[in-house]
Amino acid sequence: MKIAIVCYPTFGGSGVLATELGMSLSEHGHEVHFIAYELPVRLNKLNEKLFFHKVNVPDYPLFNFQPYELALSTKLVEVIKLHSIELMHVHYAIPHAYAAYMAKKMLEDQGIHVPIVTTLHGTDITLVGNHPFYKTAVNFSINKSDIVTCVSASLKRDTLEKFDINNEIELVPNFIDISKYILQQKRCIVENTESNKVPIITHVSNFRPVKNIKNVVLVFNNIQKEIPSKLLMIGEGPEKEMAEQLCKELSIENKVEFLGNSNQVEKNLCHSDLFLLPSNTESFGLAALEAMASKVAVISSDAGGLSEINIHGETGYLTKPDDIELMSKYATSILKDSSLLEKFKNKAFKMAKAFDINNIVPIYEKIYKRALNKLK
Ligand code: GMT
Repeated sequence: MKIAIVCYPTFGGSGVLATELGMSLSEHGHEVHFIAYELPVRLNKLNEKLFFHKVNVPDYPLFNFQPYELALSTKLVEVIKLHSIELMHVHYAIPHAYAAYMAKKMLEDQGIHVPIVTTLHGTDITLVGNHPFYKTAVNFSINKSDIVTCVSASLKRDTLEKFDINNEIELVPNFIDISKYILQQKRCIVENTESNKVPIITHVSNFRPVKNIKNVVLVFNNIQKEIPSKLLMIGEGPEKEMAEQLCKELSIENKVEFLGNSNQVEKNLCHSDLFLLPSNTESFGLAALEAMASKVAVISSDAGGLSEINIHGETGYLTKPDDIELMSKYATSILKDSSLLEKFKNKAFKMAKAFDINNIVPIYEKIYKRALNKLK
């Protein structure tokens, strides 16, 4: 199959997932064309099955806002015609599903029929998508997609509740490549020779307000009062400065490392014991799944789809996003008991295995076949 994938090229989960999917599809023999405003951060190879096409938006002084959707739909038409692409898979409804629909209509005008598969990822529905300034267009583009998928049961419920959907929404969860994590764990055992190593607590995100970063620091502050430990903060974003400042105010800056963005989180996660994710909303929580695949226990909020992967009392614990005391209590209880910690870690890993790429990519392939048949 020849597939165009539209995604955000950043470190956000939707872009990461779209990139991993495209790379895997190309390994399965499909020809994949990524279309984005920059090379996706996880796209670390290009070959005769894997292409990247940049969407350029010329700066025109008359416009207050440059029309990205226009440039994207034009690019889609151009690339689809040039490479005889059969299907568009757009990740994140805004504005990708909208631009794809315009491209589809322009192509239809030329006798070319290309279906759209839209994957909803989270904030395109739970935060920005249902803003009254966007809602009508987002609703329209979801309904006009040939197949719609979403990443968790919780996101499906949210979509049906917040929008007026007359399309079926299919659940296809996030995934990880478990073999990559198993390999890294083996390397880690060799590296982990320190006998007096303190427990490592990790957080990975794009440091947006929705991630509740302040609570990561406050929970860690409580933990380190009882257990000598270290916090790794991985990622970049608007709340990072606040978090650094808070660490200084709490005099824990020597126990917290801010590592910035990373393309190889598994290298840090494999040394970690506990993962903190107190998000206010989280449709799935790919970062938590990556931690679990690295054999890390998870303490997360119970927001959105997190309870679908983090099983309370088994792979970690769930609390309300702002229940700092309970999160701290759960964290210290696991870290103080090494056999309990080991049990949590193993269960987390076992759970992550169910979300292996080899179980999920074939689901997308079947969806693509159905989308193509729909237009025949
Ligand atoms: O979490 C983010 O801020 C990034 C965001 C995105 O749109 O790239 O991630 C969303 O999609 C991921 C992949 O499907 C999910 O694992 C994340 O849970 C979801 N984020 C939120 O719902 C906040």
